[in-house]
Amino acid sequence: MPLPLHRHLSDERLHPICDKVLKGERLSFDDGLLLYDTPDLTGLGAMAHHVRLQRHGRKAYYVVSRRLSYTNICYTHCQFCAFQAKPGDPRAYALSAEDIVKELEKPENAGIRELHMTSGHNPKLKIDYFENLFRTLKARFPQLHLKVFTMIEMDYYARISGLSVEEFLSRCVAAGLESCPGGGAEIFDSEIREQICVGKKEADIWLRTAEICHRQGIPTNCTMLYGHIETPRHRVDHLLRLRELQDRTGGFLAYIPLAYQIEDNELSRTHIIHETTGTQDLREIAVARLLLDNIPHIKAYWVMISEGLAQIGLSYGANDLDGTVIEEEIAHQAGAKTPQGLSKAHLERLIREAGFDPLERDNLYRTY
Ligand code: V47
Repeated sequence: MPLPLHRHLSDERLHPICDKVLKGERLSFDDGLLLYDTPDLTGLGAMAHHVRLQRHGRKAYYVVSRRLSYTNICYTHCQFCAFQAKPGDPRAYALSAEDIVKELEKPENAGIRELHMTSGHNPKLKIDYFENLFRTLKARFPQLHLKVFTMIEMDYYARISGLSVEEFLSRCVAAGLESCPGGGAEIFDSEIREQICVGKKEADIWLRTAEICHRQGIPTNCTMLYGHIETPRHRVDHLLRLRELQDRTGGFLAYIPLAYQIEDNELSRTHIIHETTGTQDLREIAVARLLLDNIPHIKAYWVMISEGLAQIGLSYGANDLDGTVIEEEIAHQAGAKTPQGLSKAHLERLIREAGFDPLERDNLYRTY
């Protein structure tokens, strides 16, 4: 007699994986490949939903969050990025601490809990800039949680400040930094990395910097950029490298699959790449929930996959819709058609209509 979860599977090859899922056993590299290969999306989703319900019940989190990039000037050359500008480009900018305070003082930014800042690699900004920025922000907005730097940015800004990552991080934390976003990971495989982000630091730098953050008590998120020239093998490799680091540090709070946005960037001009589809996006969420058994939160990032699909993602393993995400630049400059921010009421409605209980959180998943 098949167990209830097995009845949801139309692909018999998934049965041994389902046995493991029910016993809480870890999935292997080959299991990961099968999860990408199976045409049985709903069976895959049922297994991921089972794990999600065990872990989080019907809770679905969100944060009132504002995106802000202090500079778009970037000396690194990521072919998938539409946000970067080289010095001299009329679009290039770098904001002072005062510019950022003025922006955040605008009435539409009242009530923001999280300031999520990632930017370009701008050699003019060194540790003094960040210390002053974080101190100024914390003095003016003590409730604001500062979530800043991809791991690659942290490594870059430490180097150009003449500091080790450990020293740079300690000084930023003393000034007010509280956690770090998960961007910049792209795909860890070196051959793919060479084709999509020439000159960007290698995967080991991303992983080593995350490990330093975790060891110094700073939680971070993690991501994977999918839907370009990578294959399932590269994705499974990427996810298992994240899982391996998490086994050692426990410092990742959330994983976010990032759907490649194809407009206005070199990668899509030089390769035939189609926009990711709904089934691809749901599969990424479900595979992550099943393979990343040690990362508590999986986000369905509505900005990149649409509000409707993010709602369904809550039944495919996701337990977090990220947030209100006011003023997002990176995805929108690369063609994302989603709105520039959602209200709290709208997010809560999306969550309730999908059959879940909305919970407003801060960066550390403390609820209000
Ligand atoms: O670092 C750049 C990626 C990241 C494109 O930690 C692109 O809570 C898709 O990191 N298409 C920024 N992705 C976004 C990010 C993020 C998003 C949501 C939540 C969190 C979190 C982090 O987006 C970049 C880069 O890896 N990116 N260009 C593009 N065309």
